[in-house]
Formats: sequence, structure tokens, C-alpha cells
Amino acid sequence: MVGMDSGTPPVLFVVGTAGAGKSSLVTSFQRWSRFLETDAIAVNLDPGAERVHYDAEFDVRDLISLTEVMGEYDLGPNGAQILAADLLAAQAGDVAAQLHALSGEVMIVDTPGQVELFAFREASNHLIEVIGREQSAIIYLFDPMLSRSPSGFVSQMLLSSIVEFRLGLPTKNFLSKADLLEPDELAQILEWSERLEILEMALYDEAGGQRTEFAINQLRMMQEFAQAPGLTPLSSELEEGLADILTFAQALFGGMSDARDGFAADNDDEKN
Ligand SMILES: Nc1nc2c(ncn2[C@@H]2O[C@H](COP(=O)(O)OP(=O)(O)O)[C@@H](O)[C@H]2O)c(=O)[nH]1
Ligand SMILES: [Mg+2]
Repeated sequence: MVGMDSGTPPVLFVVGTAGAGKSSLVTSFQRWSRFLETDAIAVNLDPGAERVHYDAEFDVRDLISLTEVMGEYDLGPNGAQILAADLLAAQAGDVAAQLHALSGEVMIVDTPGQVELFAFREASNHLIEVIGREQSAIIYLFDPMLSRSPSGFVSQMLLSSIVEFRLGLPTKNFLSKADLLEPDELAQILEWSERLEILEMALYDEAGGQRTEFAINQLRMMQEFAQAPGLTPLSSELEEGLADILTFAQALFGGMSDARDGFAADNDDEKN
């Protein structure tokens, strides 16, 4: 177990824009963890999920049904999502108690499809508070298609920083569905993530001086405060980059010694 006094394992919230691959990551991470005999607890906090492909040990849909909220309050899907987030916050104590009763080495949490439902509702901050802020972190997923243009890439850097700022949790950025990118596209995006001056030139070509100056200045400032800089490629499809998620949690929260040995060994195998 991890060395937190509460005994609750690290809680990793998977966040990203709609379709970024959040639910797929939880599925893939659970499958992969099982294979390594590590106990990962999968949690679904998306009341709007039609179906999930992982075994959710806690599923918000057992508490709140989006269809019922729509019917009961005469709301469309968007309004119902917002209300559902607030209804969930009202039961946050209950949710936290149920989550704390689960045992495992790491908890991975699927969040609502639209990023703002998690990042910009006050409900989420409350939920994070009761679950335990000190052992929580964010896995932020970049959409691969949006990342191919400098402006799309920069927009996601900024959005990730805003989410990090908003929720006040350590955040690590991952490039989701990396298997969909051509090798040269992937290399380009990773270079942008490592070298701000290269990104600046690319953005200048695409967006012109004024927009570039604005965005790069924002980024430069925000990156000074980033706890986990860089961008790590990830593929739920190919089960790549999953060990880096665990390494991130390990670096933040320590512990997981037994599991870690397994992961480290597995990681080496992949590289050989
Ligand atoms: N090729 C590929 N497709 C993926 C990967 N992860 C997710 N997808 C696809 O991307 C779409 C959106 O994924 P989903 O997990 O539902 O996104 P969410 O809205 O962020 O939960 C689905 O069609 C997935 O099959 C991946 O690693 N590789
Ligand atoms: Mg989803």
C-alpha cells in the first residue's frame, strides 16, 4: 500500500476534452494493471456514460441516472449533466465513504465527457476535498488530432494549465491515442512540448505575431509553476505509456514498492 496515513491509495482523475480517450484509458489501465497483478480501482464519475468497458468498483450511475434527472427536472442532456454534477456534490460525503472503503494500490477515475463539467463546476472541488486532496492528481489527456497544429497544441497546453490551476492538483499531460499519429507528427508534437522556442516559431508561422506573443507569454508563465512538465505519449489501444502514469503517481506519492518493481521490470522489457 501507499504511504498515505489515511490508507487511501493515490487517486488519479483522468481529465480531457470530449472524446480525448478518458474512458478508454481507464479500461486499458485496469486491464494492464490486472495483468501485472496490481490492484487498480476503476471508478466512474460520468453520470452521462452510456456504457463503460471497465469494471467500475464505484459507478456514479448507481446514484444518479441522467435519464431520470432529465425526466424529473424537465432538462435536456446538457442541463441534466450540470445538475447531475451538483447532485453528486450534495452526496459527496457518501461517495467519499464508499471510495474510501475500496482497497487497492491506485484509484483511476473516469470523469464526464465534457471537460468543463469536471473542471468548472464547484462540485468537483468539493468532491476532491472530501475524497482527499493530498493524494489526488490529474492525468490530463491531449487530443492527438488537435495537437497536430501549433495553435491546437498550444490551446491544449493552456487548457491543461487552467484545469491544473482551477482544481489545484498536480497535473501531468499525456498525448492520447498516440497510435493514430504518424511517427513524424508524433516527433514534432513532442519537440514542441520540450522546446518552447520551436513551438513559438511554428505558432508564429501559423497564427502570426500578435497571437503568438500572447500565447507564448501565457505558456511561459504557466510552465514556471508546472509540477510535472513535458508531454508523454499514451495509447490505450496499444497499452503504451501506461507505466508512465504509475511512475507519475509514484513520484508524487511514493510507496507502491511491490507493484513498482513489477512495473519497472515490465517497462524495461518493452524497451528492449
Ligand atoms: N486508435 C485509438 N483510439 C482510441 C484510443 N483511446 C480511445 N480511442 C477512441 O477514441 C474514442 C473516444 O474515446 P473515449 O474513451 O470514449 O473518450 P472520452 O470521451 O474522453 O471518454 C473512441 O472511439 C475510442 O475507441 C487509443 O489509444 N487509440
Ligand atoms: Mg468517457
